Amino acid sequence: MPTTNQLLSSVQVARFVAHGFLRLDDVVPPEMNEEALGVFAAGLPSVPYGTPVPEAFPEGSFARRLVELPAVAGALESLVGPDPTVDHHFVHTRLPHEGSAQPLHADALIDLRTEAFDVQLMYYPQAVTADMGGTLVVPGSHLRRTNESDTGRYQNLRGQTRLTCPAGTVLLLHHGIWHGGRRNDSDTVRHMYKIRFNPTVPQVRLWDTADLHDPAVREELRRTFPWYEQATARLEIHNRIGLWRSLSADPGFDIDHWATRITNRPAPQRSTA
Ligand SMILES: O=C(O)CCC(=O)C(=O)O
Repeated sequence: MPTTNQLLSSVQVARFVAHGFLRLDDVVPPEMNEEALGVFAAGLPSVPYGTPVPEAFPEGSFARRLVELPAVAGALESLVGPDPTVDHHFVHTRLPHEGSAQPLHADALIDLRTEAFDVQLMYYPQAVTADMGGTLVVPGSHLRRTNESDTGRYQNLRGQTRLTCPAGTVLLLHHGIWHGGRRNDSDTVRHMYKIRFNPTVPQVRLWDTADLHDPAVREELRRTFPWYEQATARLEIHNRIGLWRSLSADPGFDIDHWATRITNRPAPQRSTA
């Protein structure tokens, strides 16, 4: 994918590390949103796992134009790097008055990576209203390990967000985020096009790092969410410290010395006698 000058800032990437997603409202132009519905109705060609973007989405195709929109390309490059491969893509459709919601889940059965992550793009070509069953997302859930659909045991977490958005909105999500399509109680078919990207380079300082030492980075990383338990919330921040150390290539980064304390293992002193 081409290099773009719309890279994310450090504060935006820190917000992604804390929330597990980034929301880009209204970034796809109306003519593409209209075109999308026809493209989805015609069906998308299947893409084998691991296909480079230019092969998966030929020049001029709808998906290629979508991922090359400057705001989308810049955010993707900042999070997953240049030249990612496509894991899979799919149009998720929620029918009018369908009567049931999708249980909360993450899209990976189990994924033990701590330093690398896939990015899932969700694109909404229509305005999504409250009764259309917008995607439910649990902010700050992406580093909490449960296994895929077992997450469905949890219902109605405090602070969960049920997406309503203008047409042309794109979400970029960490692969571990807890999410689910809600029940569509409207008269309108609701579409969401998802593409999962795999990184092909180490995810280290891929964004515009000019503000790397801005105090707002730390403020983003120490944020808690209403559903967190009091003690386990600290573990979430601890997990983020680990991810930020790796993303920013700063092995000494810390918040309130939490990671420093638990890695302090002094070596035996050599005798000088
Ligand atoms: O329909 C939606 O909004 C979400 C669907 C989804 O992400 C999934 O099936 O994994």
